[in-house]
Amino acid sequence: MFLRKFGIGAAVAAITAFTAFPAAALPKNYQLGFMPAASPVMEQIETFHTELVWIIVAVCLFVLALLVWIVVKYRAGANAVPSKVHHNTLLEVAWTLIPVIILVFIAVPSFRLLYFEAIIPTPDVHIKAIGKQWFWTYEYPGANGFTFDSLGLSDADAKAAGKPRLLGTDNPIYVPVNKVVEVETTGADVIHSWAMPEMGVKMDAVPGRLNHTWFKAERTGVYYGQCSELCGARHAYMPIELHVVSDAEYKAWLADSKKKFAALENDAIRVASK
Ligand SMILES: [Cu+2]
Repeated sequence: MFLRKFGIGAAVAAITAFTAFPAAALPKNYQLGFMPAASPVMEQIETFHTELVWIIVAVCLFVLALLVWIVVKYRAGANAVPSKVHHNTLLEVAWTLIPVIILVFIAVPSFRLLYFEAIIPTPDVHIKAIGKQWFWTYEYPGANGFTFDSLGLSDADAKAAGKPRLLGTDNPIYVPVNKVVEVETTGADVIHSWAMPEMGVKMDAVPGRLNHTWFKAERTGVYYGQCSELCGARHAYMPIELHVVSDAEYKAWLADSKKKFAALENDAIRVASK
């Protein structure tokens, strides 16, 4: 944003292009940068992060240059009699004001991003994610709503299903592409966190509270996330598998799931009542 005005836009674009990789790809070993953004929030997080990196690089180089200059120019060998100069009003005002100005430059886009994340646009789809030790239960509310559990797969099951280890689930969640999805999170036992890197979402799931967040997936594909709040022994085994599909595929999945999960519920009721 503001850095582009100073002509660093091209460099930012080059770095972003360098660190980008194909849609819905999994992270690679030794890879730098974020997962490729698939939602407007994540795009803005990436932009802001890149701006911060450049500010950090500029400050570090400036301080390093000052240190090198002082070490070389004011070394004992070249200054047998040390200077006794102290106090410089202009310098002292400068080293107070410049950091303040840098912080204001950081604060403005930071608050803009915070509000963009926090204010949920009118949602098209609601999902409730309930964190449990150690899996996620999802509710698709409404008259035709249903609920189901989404468990991480064992290594053998993941391999058989062609899903990545510790990321694939038995029942993935589906959302339509280019629609605002509101995610409500809560915890059934301890604090969990529903996190989906490509969507720029990480929301705590706290027992007794209902947190809200949102994303709008801009590309179809399969995305993986994980519980991101240390929640106990099997914290690492409660992944999130999200399928972003077309409207028609989403409607078909809704119809199927309604039958599938309602049948499961009826089975459970039958078993329980025996
Ligand atoms: Cu958890």
